[in-house]
Amino acid sequence: MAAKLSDGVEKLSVEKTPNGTTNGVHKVDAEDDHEDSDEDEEDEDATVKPDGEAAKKKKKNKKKKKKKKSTPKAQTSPPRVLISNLFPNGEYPEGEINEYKNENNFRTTSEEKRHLDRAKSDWLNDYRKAAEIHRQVRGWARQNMKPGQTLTEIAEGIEDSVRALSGHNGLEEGDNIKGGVGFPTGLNINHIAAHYSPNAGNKTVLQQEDVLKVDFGVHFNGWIVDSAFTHTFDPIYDPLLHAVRDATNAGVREAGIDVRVGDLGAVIQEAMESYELEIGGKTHPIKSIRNLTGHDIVQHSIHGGKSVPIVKSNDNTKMEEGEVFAIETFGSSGKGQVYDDLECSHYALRSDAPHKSLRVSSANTLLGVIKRNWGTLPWCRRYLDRLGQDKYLLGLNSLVREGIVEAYPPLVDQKGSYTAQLEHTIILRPNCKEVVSRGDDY
Ligand code: HZT
Ligand code: MN
Ligand code: MN
Repeated sequence: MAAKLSDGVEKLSVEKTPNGTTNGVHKVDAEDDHEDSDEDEEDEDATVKPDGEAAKKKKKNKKKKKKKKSTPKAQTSPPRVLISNLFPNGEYPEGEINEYKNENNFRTTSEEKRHLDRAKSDWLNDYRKAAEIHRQVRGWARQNMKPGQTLTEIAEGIEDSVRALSGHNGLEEGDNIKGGVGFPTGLNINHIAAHYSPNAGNKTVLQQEDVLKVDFGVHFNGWIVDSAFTHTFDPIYDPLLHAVRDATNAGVREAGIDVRVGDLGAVIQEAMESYELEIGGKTHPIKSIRNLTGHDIVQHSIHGGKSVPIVKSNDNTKMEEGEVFAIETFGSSGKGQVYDDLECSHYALRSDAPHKSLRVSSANTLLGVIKRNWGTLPWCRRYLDRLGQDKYLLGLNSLVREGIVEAYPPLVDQKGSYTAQLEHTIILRPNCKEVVSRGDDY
């Protein structure tokens, strides 16, 4: 990427790839002061402007730069720069745009559908903003997660980054509902497929041999981007990672308006189960986990009521115009079936919660805290802790028993098995399908 002399470093920092993802984001240490870090600028200039002209122009540039206290134009490491400072015009890059296929190809050029689509809605921009934060935060996480770190460190590193970039620290009442963390960070190791996040005091340390699924969410105004990837340090697991990448991309490709979700399941399973994993001289077929699914997403709710199976199914439910889906696939070297196990961390207020009088007084107090901070967005025990809540377990358990709060315990396959996941959020716009969470990584 050869920038012109006049382009300078600022433009380089927000250069976009054809599908709208930022890459080549100029990384600055979060601790550094952007205004007067001369050394950083020297380094940057040396890589961007290798020719002799550069040296002469540099002084002039530098003086200008020092005078105005401009807002930073590059993301830091760890990510701490507000996303709105990186996109001053307030428009965020679109995701990967896919044309509809077959009977729906007319939508691509339909004047009516294009008109509908041009009524550019704030929610689409909210979605793209959340997705851009997801890409920047996961890019940092993938570069910095290392064996020896605790799951708590990793989860907090991701969540603190999402909070900083969104400008919502979630500490004032109501702030979480406006934007920021969309749901608890899932850090699922090996046979754990989903919904594991450390609770207070968890000492789990990431190991070199682990297969880690990182599943986190970002939202603005309740429009949640739900996206996940699998991270490993040992290439022996590569076929498992390839299986879920292939399966999810097949699902994304086949998804569309009027498509039956059961048909998607068959396509996903076909792709997934063409792989096998060899470990210690033994070959394991990779199976689609049959009781895990993708799902639709509606405003303020991670599950709108539709499911997207990842095995062949006769579910004739159709996808519809305007809907948002999390296309997620899970592969396993084990049974290909999960069950509830381990301590629960993930919870959400049910949107259909019954109105009951609660006899446990701490349940009443807690319910108020939940409603005011998250509404129906999912949260975890650590988020209650950081708001200063304590001794809430009795109240929490009674809210779950009364059917007011839904508990999402960790979902695990057989002990000793390995599971992988890849997940994207897609939007079924009237005249195209937007893979809003797509990046140059996945
Ligand atoms: C529940 C709680 C959360 C949704 C899928 C999922 C992570 O398994 C219908 C189909 C976050 C998400 C969810 F805190 N679940 N995606 N990413 N987990 S689900 C589900 O409960 S409901 C699948
Ligand atoms: Mn997810
Ligand atoms: Mn999901």
